[in-house]
Amino acid sequence: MKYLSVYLLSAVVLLGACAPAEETSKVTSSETSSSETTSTEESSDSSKQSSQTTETKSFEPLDHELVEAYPNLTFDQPLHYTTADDGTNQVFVVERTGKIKVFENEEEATEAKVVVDLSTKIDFNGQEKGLLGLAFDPEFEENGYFYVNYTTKETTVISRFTTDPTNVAEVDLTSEVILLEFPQPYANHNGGHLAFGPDGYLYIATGDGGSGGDPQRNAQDLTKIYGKLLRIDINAADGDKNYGIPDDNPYSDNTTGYVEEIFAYGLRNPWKFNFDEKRDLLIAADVGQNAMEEINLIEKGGNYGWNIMEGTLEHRASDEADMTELEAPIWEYDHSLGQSITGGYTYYGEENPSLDGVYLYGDFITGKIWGLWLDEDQQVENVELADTELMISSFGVDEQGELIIVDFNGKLYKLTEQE
Ligand SMILES: [Ca+2]
Ligand SMILES: [Ca+2]
Repeated sequence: MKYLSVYLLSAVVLLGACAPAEETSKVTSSETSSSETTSTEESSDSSKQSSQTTETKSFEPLDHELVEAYPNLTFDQPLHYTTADDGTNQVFVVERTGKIKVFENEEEATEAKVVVDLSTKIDFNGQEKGLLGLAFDPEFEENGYFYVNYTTKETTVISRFTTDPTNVAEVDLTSEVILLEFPQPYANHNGGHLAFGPDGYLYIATGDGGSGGDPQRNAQDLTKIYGKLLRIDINAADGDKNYGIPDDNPYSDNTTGYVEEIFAYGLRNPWKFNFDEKRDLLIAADVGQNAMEEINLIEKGGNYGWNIMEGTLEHRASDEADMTELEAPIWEYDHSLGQSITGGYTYYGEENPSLDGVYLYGDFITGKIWGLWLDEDQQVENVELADTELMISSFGVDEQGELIIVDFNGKLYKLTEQE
C-alpha cells in the first residue's frame, strides 16, 4: 500500500500540473496570455514551469470547423484511414465488415475501389470484431506487401497479403500469409491496430481478451499475448514462424515462458497508437473500463497498469505487482467527457498551422475532439477543439500530413482552421 500511495501521489501531481484542461479549454490560453495582470498562485506556477522549459510554446488553437473531406464517398463502418506512403496520393479506408478500399486523395473523389474483400474470412458479429487494422510494408513500392488484423469466429489473425503496387485494386486472397493467430476468449477487446515503427518493426496492439475488468488478468500476465503491444520483425522468418523476434524485445529468448513478442504491457484495449517520429514518441490511447480514458507514452518494457489501475485510479489490487513499476498515463479524462477514447496523430500538416505539433484525438461515444500539447518536459495542455455528433472510430493522416477523422457512420471529415 505504501507503493500505491506514492504512485497515486505522483499521478495526482502529474495531473495537477496538467490542469483540468477540459474545464479551462480556451480559457487556458487567455489566462496564460494575461498572466501578467494576475498574481495568483496559478500564474506563478505556470511561469515557473515555463522557465524550466527551453522551448516554450503556448498552445492557442484557432477555432476549427468540421467539414466533410470527401463528400461523395460513404463507407460501411469505416475504422481506419491510411496510405502506403508511396507518393501516389492514394488513400485507403478499412471497413469493419471486411473490405479495404482505395481512392485518389481528392475532395471530389467519386469512387472508392475494393482492394481486397475479406468478408468470407472474418467474423464481425459483436461490435468490436471484424477487419480491424491495416499497415503497409515500408518497402511496399517494391514488394506490394500489406498487413491486416482481423477476427474470425474464435481467433485474431495478423496476416500479410501481396498486391501489385502499381495496381492495388487487384488482390488475390490466396496471397495470404498468416503471421500470428491466437484465440480470442471473449468477443470484445481485440485491439486491432498495427503499424510499422521507425525501426522497421511491426507493432500490433492486442486487447486484454475481453469481458469486463480483465477477469483472467491477462494484461498483467507476461505469459499471455493479451493486453499487450507486440513488436515483430517481418523480415526475419524464424523456424516455423513467418517473422522474427527483435533481439532487443524485452523478453526475447527468455526461459520463463513469457511472450517474446511483447514490447509493452498492462493495456486494456489500446484503440490506436501512433509514432510521432519528430519527437521520437510512441503514443497509445487505451480505452477505459468504467472511469478513465487514457493516453500513454509507450516505452519498451513498460507496464501501463491495467487491470491494477484504470488510468490513475486503483481498479483491482495485486499482491505481486510493484506499484512503483507502473507507468501512469500522460493524460486521462473521466467518463463525464467521454467513454471510449480513439487515439489519433500528432499534426504536422500545412492547413491548420495553429495545431502544428499537437496530438489530436477524440472519443467514440461523445464525439469530442481534443488537441494535446506536449512540451519537451512532458508537461501537457489539453484543449477541446470540437464537440461533434460523430462516432469517431479513427484518425488518419494523408501523404501531405493532413488529418482525417473517420466517422463510424460512414463519412470522413477534416478540421478547417477559421481565421
Ligand atoms: Ca476478445
Ligand atoms: Ca493504464
